[in-house]
Amino acid sequence: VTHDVIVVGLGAMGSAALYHLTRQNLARQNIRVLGLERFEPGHERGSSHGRTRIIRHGYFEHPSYVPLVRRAAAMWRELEQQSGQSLMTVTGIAEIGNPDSELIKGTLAASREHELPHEILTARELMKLYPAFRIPEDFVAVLQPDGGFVQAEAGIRAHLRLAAAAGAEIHTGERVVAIEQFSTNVRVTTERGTFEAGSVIVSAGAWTKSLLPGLNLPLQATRQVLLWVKPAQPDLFRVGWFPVFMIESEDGIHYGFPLHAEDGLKIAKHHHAGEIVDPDSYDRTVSPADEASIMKPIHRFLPASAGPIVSARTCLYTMAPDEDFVIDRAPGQERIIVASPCSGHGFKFAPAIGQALAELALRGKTSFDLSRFRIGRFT
Ligand code: PYC
Repeated sequence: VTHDVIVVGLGAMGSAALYHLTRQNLARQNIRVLGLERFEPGHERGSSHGRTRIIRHGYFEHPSYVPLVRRAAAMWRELEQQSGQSLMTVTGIAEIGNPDSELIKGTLAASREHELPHEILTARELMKLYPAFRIPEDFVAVLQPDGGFVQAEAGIRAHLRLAAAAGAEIHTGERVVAIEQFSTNVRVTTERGTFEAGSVIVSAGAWTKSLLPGLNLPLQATRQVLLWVKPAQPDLFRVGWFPVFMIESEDGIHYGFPLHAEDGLKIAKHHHAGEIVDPDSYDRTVSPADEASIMKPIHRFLPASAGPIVSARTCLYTMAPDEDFVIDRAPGQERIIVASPCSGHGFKFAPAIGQALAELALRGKTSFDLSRFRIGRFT
């Protein structure tokens, strides 16, 4: 055995897992950890690149995510302390839609069940508070003050830097070709060599399915598009004057961030039913039709954002059929831990999921409730 734990894929979840595995070394456990990344950390082919991701507590998808997001928010702050970097900005979040929409009903159910601070505003009240919005009379907004954004690539780099400083071995540009479990160890074969470990964490996002073909995971990679625009009235969109938002309309759920750093205004469509693609060969150019699917509703709800598109990119979601996460030990191959198919909403949880993965790998169990994310639910 060359290592105690190998982590395959160093995006959001893999980098966090590597970091938490090496925390044991501070207690002189001397855990030998190897992180393998096929490309470079922060590469643009997967799901973890870009500057920002939303963090929101009133989890419309299901109230059971709230304890995990609370823990993750505290852990982003701990990582800021450890790394000396700012990684989470609390701007408040406005979730906007018809009172009967999935977004509004879901965020209110989660906020009420977990007694989260929140306020319900009429469309008129929202537009008075944040003049950038133009919202139909029959829409409402749920304002949740703890929402905001986390720094995606900076968070990954912080986890990796601290993991390396605590003894993790990191190989980038090294593609894994096989993962095999034996009775006392797991063998990971790459294009460059063979490594053996007590357990392996597979946090390879859209590549999870092809790395573990025997599991028959019902996952699909979907292509998503993100735009950055230079708004006509930038002052209306600055942090402090504008929140992170999600808005559900007949065109689906769109979301965006306030202006910060030198980026334009980041806006996108949260379309779970995106175009199904092969992660090795999908089109990463952004077409006029892609742009229109985002800009049309954004111009309607945020007319002051009209302006040139300064950047356009694609990314991948790794979708499970029920749009939940998949985090579990592989049935019958318990040394293999599957993580990171996160159905397009995982990033914010990375520090908490990283800790849960490290606990699963080193102790075989975790204090986090991961019951919603079991592989067995697919059978
Ligand atoms: O989880 O908030 C989220 C999110 C927004 C867009 C993609 N994921």
